[in-house]
Amino acid sequence: MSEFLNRRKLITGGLASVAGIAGLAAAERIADRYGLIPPDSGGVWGVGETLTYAAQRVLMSHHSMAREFSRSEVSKGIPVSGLPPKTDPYQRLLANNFKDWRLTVDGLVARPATFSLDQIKRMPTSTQITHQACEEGWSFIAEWHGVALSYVLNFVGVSERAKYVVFAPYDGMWDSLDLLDAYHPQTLLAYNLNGKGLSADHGAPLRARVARQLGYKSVKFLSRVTLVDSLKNIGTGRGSINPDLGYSWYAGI
Ligand SMILES: Nc1nc2c(c(=O)[nH]1)N[C@H]1C(S)=C(S)[C@@H](COP(=O)(O)O)O[C@H]1N2
Ligand SMILES: [Mo]
Repeated sequence: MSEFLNRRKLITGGLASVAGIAGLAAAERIADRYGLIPPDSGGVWGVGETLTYAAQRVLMSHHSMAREFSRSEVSKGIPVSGLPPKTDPYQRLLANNFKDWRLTVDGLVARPATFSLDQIKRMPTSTQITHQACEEGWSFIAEWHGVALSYVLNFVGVSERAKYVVFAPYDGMWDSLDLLDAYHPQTLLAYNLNGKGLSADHGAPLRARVARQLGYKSVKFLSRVTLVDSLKNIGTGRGSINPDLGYSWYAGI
């Protein structure tokens, strides 16, 4: 039996006992549905990543929410990690106030679409005051405003086969989420920060905001959102550029 099969057995076995559901077959279905085997599970550290991910996935229910704060708790200064691309096409779009910018939503969806910023702003809005922590050790509380990613996903109609949402930005710092986090009510496509349109530094014109994971999952300068059933053929196949840089794909906090 391969290492993968052993690990899979461990996860589905754990699911069956923790969730108290009827047997391995049901657990297998859940593991499959929510992709409990993370894409960066290969290699020496893979087993650890897999267990952390699976444990959090099982212990945190679908509805577990990141803490929200009051306006008086909003941080004074907001650090920046990852400056905007200095090159075209980003600079060209920025110079024109993002009038020509479009978000493409494609992949395993019924109705692939492109949206202007105005179209996105006309969608139902969602606001949160949450804490964003960077893996480098700093953090801040800020108010984010945008549209729930779930709204956009429902708008385009996600295929039964889809398992991940891939965020492609203009600077190559791509990342992805499983559908559990993608549909989470605190996962936004944000265009305002502390009541103002996003500055280029903070990811204009649109960024992901993923309240339950470390800052690097909140991808800035978005260009495209793609639904896929596997991450194997993207980049080095580990679901994000971050595992290549030494950080895990799943960054739950
Ligand atoms: N496209 C893109 N998104 C990104 C980054 C980046 O370099 N490029 N940096 C990430 C990291 S490491 C963090 S901590 C947050 C920081 O968000 P901020 O610069 O708005 O504080 O953005 C994340 N999103
Ligand atoms: Mo970060």
